Amino acid sequence: MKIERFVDSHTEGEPTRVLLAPDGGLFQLTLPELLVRWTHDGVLQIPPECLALAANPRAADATVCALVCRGSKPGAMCGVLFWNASAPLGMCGHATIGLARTLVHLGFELPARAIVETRVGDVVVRVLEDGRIAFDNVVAHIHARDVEVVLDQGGVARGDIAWGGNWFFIVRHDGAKGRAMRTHTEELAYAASILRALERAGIKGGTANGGVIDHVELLFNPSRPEANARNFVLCPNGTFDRSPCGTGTSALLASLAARGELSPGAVWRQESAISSMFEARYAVVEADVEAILPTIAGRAFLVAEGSFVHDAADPSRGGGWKEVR
Ligand code: PYC
Repeated sequence: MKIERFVDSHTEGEPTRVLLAPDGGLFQLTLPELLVRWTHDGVLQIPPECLALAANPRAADATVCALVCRGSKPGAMCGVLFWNASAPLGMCGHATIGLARTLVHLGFELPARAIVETRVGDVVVRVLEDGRIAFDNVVAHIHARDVEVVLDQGGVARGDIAWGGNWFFIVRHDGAKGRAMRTHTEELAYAASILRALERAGIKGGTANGGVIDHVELLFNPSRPEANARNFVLCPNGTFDRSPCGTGTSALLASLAARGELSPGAVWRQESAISSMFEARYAVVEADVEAILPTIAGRAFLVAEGSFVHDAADPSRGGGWKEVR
């Protein structure tokens, strides 16, 4: 499959690269067709040359690619598959907002409630009057509370396991006995040690997306007066989310809801590691007391558009180079 055209944007500081068909529009296969094509032995595998489009030296290392294709169901605007430099993502909130901003830029008429198919369920996107983009995410839920893991540097981390379109381990350092976020380097090392501890202990989420907990969300007291909390989210490729993480904020809402700390409809302002902001709220899902329907709103800005150059002599073209960390 030839990927030639792209549009780059950032959502509250986190980069998205929308991948387009050679004619600059949607790929004409559907998401289910793409998933069949890229699934081998039951495992979805993004081809290395496509992973390379989200990695150095072609992209900032936090980039999430969003390959946009034809909707498979009547009424769906499009389908999208997300991945970062290391692996496919389930959903991606910041990239959903970036995708909507990109489609508007490309001249697509977004319906008032645009249905976007992702591999973990449909989301509904709206352009708000103030220019922000909001999406109703897939249903989020808490899977386990107060799970303890032993860290390799000593001590334990206690967290909730929650689904927000990806699996998160949420460790809270907010509240009266909480603290502010330290440097990005310190929090990255701390979050990575929690992820190693989860892997060592074999701790998993529920059935969705194989149960692999590949994101760690640390929660701190905010630095912005209007924010409820600040997060630092470790992503599966070892980078941290510059945006407040749409799926991470959704998972957090599920945890807050289960703990009776946030009411349905109440606004939650989530500050990111770089102090950008999402506004979030949830509605209850009648059939399931632990499940909620999150809505997240934020801003995206275009930064570049163009075509890839595939130089057969370039050894980085197919990915596979080890990044130095
Ligand atoms: O916004 O959901 C999100 C996200 C996941 C990974 C990076 N951003």
